[in-house]
Amino acid sequence: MNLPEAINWEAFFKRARFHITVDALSGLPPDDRMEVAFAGRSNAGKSSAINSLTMRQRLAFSSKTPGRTQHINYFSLEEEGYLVDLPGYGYAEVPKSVKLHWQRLLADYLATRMALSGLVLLMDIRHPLTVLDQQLLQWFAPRKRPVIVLLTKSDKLSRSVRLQTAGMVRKELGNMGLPLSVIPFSSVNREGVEEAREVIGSLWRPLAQRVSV
Ligand SMILES: Nc1nc2c(ncn2[C@@H]2O[C@H](COP(=O)(O)OP(=O)(O)OP(=O)(O)O)[C@@H](O)[C@H]2O)c(=O)[nH]1
Ligand SMILES: [Mg+2]
Repeated sequence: MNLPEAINWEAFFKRARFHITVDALSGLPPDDRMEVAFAGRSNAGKSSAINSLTMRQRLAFSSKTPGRTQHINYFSLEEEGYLVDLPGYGYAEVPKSVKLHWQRLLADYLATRMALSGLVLLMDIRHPLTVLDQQLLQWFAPRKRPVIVLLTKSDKLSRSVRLQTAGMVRKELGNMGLPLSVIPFSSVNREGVEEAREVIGSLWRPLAQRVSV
C-alpha cells in the first residue's frame, strides 16, 4: 500500500463497493486486510453514516425499521481493505435467541478479529453511552485500538447542546486509555462528515508506514 502525504479522503471512501454479507464468523473474509467496523444501537444511523462517508445513496441499506442490518456487511475499499457494517444491538422486538446470537457474534468479532484496526461507535447524540454501548466498548477496549465516536443525528440538537454532549462523552470515555475521537455527525446536514473521513481514513496511515519499512 502506498498512501501519499496529502490524501483526498472523499475519493478514498468513494471507492467503497459492496463485498459480502455474513452471519457467522466462519464466513468472514480472510483476516489479512485492514478493516474498520461501524457499531451502534439499532437505528443509531450506521448505514446512513456509511452512505454519507462513501457518497453512495444506498450502499449500506438504511431504514426506518430498526434492526434492519441483521448481518455483518463488508464493503471493500479496493486493495486498502474494508468498512464493516455490524448488526445493530438493543432492538427490543428481536427474539431472545437472535439477540444472543448477535451478541456472541459481536463480542467474538471485536475481541478476536486481527484485521480490525479501529472501531467507529455510532450513538444517537440524544441518547449517548447506553449500557449496551458501554458493554461493546468493554469487549473492544483490551485491543487498545482507536475508537471514533460519531454522535449521530446532530441536526436534532442546538449547537451548544451538541458541544456539551461531545464534551461529556469525551470525558466519560477519556479514562479508558484508548486513542479516542468524538465527532458530532449528521447524515442530513453533513456536519462532521469530512472530519470523520479524515479521522477514520488516518487509521490506514500506520499500516502504510509499517508496510513501507
Ligand atoms: N435526522 C437524522 N436522521 C437520521 C440521521 N442518520 C440516520 N437517520 C435516520 O435514522 C433512521 C435509522 O438510520 P439507519 O442508518 O438505517 O440506522 P442503522 O444504525 O443502520 O440501523 P440498523 O441497521 O437497524 O441497526 C433512518 O430513518 C434514517 O433516515 C441523521 O444524521 N439525522
Ligand atoms: Mg443499518
